[in-house]
Amino acid sequence: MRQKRIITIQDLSCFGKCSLTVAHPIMSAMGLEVCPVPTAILSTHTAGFQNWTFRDLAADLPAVAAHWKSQGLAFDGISTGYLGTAEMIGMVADYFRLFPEMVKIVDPVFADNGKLYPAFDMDYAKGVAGLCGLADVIVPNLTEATFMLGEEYVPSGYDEAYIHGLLRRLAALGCRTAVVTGVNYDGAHQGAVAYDSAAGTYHQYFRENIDVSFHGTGDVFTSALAGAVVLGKSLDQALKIAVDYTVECIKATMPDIKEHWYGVKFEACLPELIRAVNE
Ligand code: PXL
Repeated sequence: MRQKRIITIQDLSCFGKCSLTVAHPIMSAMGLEVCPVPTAILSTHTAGFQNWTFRDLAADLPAVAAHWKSQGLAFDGISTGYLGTAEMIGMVADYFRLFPEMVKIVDPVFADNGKLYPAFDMDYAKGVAGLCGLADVIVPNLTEATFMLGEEYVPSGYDEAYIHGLLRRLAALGCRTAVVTGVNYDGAHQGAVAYDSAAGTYHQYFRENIDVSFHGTGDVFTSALAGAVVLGKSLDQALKIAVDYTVECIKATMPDIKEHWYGVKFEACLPELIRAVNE
């Protein structure tokens, strides 16, 4: 049987443990054949560093897809993350059209904690909302979810009815399944909540809340979730695998938080992820 094959399309931040430098190793460890498409090369990520380099690789995106198509290659999934420019959103949509058999997982990656990342504006947010409409599974945090819907960001004090409503409005963008990350109802637990609009079912998985914030945890979460979904795990299993792995990565990094603020030590926890996937 052919190994499950997934495209991961996002930037390559050479330092900082996010996007491709976490997605590729995580999904390889899960047993997938990973085909990375870098949208841009940056010296570091843009959250906490200054004066990073940025080389736009947009021109390569259509050429890579066209070559793959000409070679008769097929893919089981695609996972998208930080792209870099609005122009790339349409190019990623073309990948979806060229390889319609793929499971399409879109992480919007343009904002967090109520704020846009430095490179983006609300037009970009609207463009990504359109891409979410073409996806099977979308994985926004609460900031991205509300910004894409043109709603006010609610940092805390919301309840389950609010999150379920938000998920239904996200699914109405056009995707089958919406997952919202960073949900914390009671101050003591944090997790992810999902809505499968075709089945009409809600799914959730929570762990203890750890009151720290590391960069790149969203990318770690989405990589594990996308890998699990493409491997054929149920939504409940995929949520558990991704939340547990993210929590373990945070815990492994906590003792070193001052030195290691820029990302999590995901490598140390790969053996646990491999066990969870093969259980
Ligand atoms: O982790 C998301 C991410 C990915 N890539 C780059 C980023 C960010 C978040 O700031 O700057 C370049």
